[in-house]
Amino acid sequence: MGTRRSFIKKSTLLSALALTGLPEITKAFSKENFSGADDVRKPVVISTWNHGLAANDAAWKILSSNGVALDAVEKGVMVTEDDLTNLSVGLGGLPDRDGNVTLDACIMDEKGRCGGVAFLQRIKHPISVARMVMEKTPHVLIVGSGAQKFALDNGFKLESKKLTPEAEKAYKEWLKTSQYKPVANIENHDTIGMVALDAHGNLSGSCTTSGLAYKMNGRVGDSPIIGAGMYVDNEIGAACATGVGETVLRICGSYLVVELMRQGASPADACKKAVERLISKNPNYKDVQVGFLALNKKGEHGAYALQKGFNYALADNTGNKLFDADYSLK
Ligand code: SD4
Repeated sequence: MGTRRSFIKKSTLLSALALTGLPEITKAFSKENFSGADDVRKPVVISTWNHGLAANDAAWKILSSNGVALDAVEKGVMVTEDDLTNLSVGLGGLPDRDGNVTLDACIMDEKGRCGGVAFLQRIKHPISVARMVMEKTPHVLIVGSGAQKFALDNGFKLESKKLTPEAEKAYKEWLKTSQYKPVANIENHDTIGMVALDAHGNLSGSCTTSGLAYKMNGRVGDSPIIGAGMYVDNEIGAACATGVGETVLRICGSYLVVELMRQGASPADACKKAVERLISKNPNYKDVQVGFLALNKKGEHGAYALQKGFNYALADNTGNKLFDADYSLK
């Protein structure tokens, strides 16, 4: 009711503001910030970092042809997992301090079903193994050799354990000093988290990573942990995280973002409040980067990071674009 009229009112206001050359006000009323109760923007997909653009393209193919969000978020991040030049997702990722690439991923759908794998080695698509954990087992999380065996038993192929030339070069360089200090925005910036709202109004999310470069062998971050790296509540919204996982684990970051939206926060405010919580619980916050992304049931999105430099990609029926997230440490 009133949808068309309020849309026309908003469009007229936007055009008028644009014409008057008031960029700040125009921005405040921009589509991303729209929160009209009658505006549900769907389908829509958002994902972390530059590589989100290619992942969104694959997700959008599914979403724009009336497909379901669960398929979109799986197929979307598989593009990033396939990209061997990516140093933080999939088998092209930087290794742990002992030279092993170990992968973490999780997925969640609109029914609250979820699955994850952690410390998985030599399997190309951890996100699809995570989906299989969700769909074929009574469990949520399977790790290490058990996860690998589960994958092989279910038709996945065992890939080479050799590092890509680029990862090997970086690892050899790191071995010269073997110093481990998670650096914001440099060696740890490529996890892909994706959340989508499909044409049927359902939400799903996915997250996949090779984790922090040169981590201790056996270390698992936030990315495969439901509620930390990613979370979906189909009544409210969905969120995902990127950055130094330990800081996100300490505050159940993605769950917190969804709960803040439940209490009425916009996606952007929820992400901002989660970063503020993270700052209050992590004394080392100045040395790390973390970014949150959120999408609510109305298709509104938001993002917020600890430091400058976090960007994300959004695809909807107007196109697929990159946005810079606002951040705390200015
Ligand atoms: C981790 N959260 O393993 C991941 C790393 C990451 O962007 O997000 N990088 O802690």
